[in-house]
Amino acid sequence: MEELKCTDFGNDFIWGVSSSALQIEGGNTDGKGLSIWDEFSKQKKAILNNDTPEVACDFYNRYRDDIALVKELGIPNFRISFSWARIMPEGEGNVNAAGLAFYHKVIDTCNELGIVPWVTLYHWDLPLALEKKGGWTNREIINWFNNYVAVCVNEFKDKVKHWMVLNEPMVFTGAGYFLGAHAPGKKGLSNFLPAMHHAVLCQAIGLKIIKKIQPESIVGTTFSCSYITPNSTSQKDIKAAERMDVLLNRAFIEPSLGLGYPIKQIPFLKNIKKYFLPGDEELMKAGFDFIGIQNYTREVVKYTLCVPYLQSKIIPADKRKVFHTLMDWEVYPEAIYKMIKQFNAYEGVKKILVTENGASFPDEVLQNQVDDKNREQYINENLECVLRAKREGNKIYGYFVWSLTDNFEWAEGYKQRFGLIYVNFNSQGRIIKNSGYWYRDFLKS
Ligand code: GCO
Repeated sequence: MEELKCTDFGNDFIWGVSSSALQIEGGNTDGKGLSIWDEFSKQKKAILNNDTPEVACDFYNRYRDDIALVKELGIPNFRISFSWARIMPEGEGNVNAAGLAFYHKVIDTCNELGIVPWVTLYHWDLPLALEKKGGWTNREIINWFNNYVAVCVNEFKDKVKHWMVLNEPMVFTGAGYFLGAHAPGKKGLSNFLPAMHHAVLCQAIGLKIIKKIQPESIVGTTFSCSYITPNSTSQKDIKAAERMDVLLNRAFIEPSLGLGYPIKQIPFLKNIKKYFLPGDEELMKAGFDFIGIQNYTREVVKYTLCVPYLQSKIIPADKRKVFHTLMDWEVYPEAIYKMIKQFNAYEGVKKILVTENGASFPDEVLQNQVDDKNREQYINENLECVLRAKREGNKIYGYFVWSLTDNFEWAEGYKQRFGLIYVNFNSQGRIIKNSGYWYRDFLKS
């Protein structure tokens, strides 16, 4: 491995580590409302091993110690998210003072320790009360979200400067409202298309509200992305890969840049127009200070008739017999380089930050240590690619590891461990993994 130094990236490069409320907090107490994930995890087999986010990493009680670990690792930026239902238990109306008080304590702890908090306003944990009214499929979500964002920004504008509006809208609408694999478990185009359109509107409107209340804020939003390659040189596979790329990598950013939905390339999206009101085309446009891209892998795609609408499918990494993580995501560091370049090519993108990148491997605790060389190598190789992109002049300004601690990995429950810090979910003990020490030493370099 080439010996990377953090100074290679320049002195103003932003280094951080990421997390999200539902995945770490637990603490369904002190007036917090339930979220769609609390409900979804009650359904048999919805989540691997019937795990639930009820306790997670108990960050609700252990936030001081965990933020102290961020400090111990010398990580200057910590990405968290706010739980909407903790702040507004019904999603609208009443504001829960205890919920706000919790986030004040978290943010004050960060600020006291000299760690910059970066807050995502929506990381998938919709208040259950709103889902009962249709959730993301109901256009009312625009008002609900507006009010929630305004409450948060008014409350924290003196302490938080960096905001992200949504986390990975493609995943929460695709997995949650099309495939039914994530909460709330809805399926089909008639759920997906309105959810998608309303998420696109909320991502733009959220930005505008934040800027109005806090003009000096730095506002982004985050997009999942995977580098897509065709399985063969056949025209059918090439076209299938293009459609997958459009859906996974372009469908949410392009409307925000004023380019509209990529309907030409994936015609089934045209029905999204059914959910348009006059003026929406304008409303979808954003103008973020930065975009967060979250990349873990590449996908190899082939043509198939069996997948409705898209006629393309992803060939799992284990089938391709390539080195992969426990999530069955191919280890392919070049993907992050390709994605930075792909997003960099949009004129409207001002700055790119990698707001998530990391890997789940089957970690083993031996004598109170976790020697996770594969994770260390994964991060190292990904960083080499980020550095190459930077040296070539791409607008890349920061990198956040996913994740601080092992946590509740959505439908995968607690099996998948992405942390720089190992969590024993029985005792809630923490062990800094060797990858965590590696990141600390790298940040010192
Ligand atoms: C996402 C989410 C994270 C995940 C991570 C690993 O990108 O899917 O933001 O919450 O835990 O990506 O899958």
